[in-house]
Amino acid sequence: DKKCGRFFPKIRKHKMAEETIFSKIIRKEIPADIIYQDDLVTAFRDIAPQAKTHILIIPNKLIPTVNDVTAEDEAVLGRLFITAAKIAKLEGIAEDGYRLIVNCNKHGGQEVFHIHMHLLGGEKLGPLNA
Ligand code: D5M
Repeated sequence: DKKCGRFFPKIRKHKMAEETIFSKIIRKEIPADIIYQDDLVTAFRDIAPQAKTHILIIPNKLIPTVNDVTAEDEAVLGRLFITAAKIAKLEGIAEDGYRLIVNCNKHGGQEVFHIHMHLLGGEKLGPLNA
């Protein structure tokens, strides 16, 4: 991959996936308000909430962006949605509704390169692209 990247930078497919702060949260090496964890996913409260309820649901396995998703990840990606539904009920926001967002790269505004699903709710949210 290194060689390929040197000679054909435009077609280099894989950046080396580097761990982020989220891996440390999963392993409980740094504090976080973890509200759910199982064999595939971890959910915790966002440190800078953009709504009354703002929770991040992430795969325990490091997948940097949606662009890196493969067929092998089907189970874990399904679990993200199942967990979102579970947490929405636990938080009491399922009926009123909520929003799930996954940002990818620069244009999507992704800052942490470990896939995360934002669960936002607890109040009426503004326009999607604000
Ligand atoms: O969203 C990255 C999100 O991650 C952003 O809403 C802040 C949140 N964040 C960053 N560090 C932490 C820690 N340590 N705990 C909880 N939440 C955190 P993005 O979609 O990449 O812009």
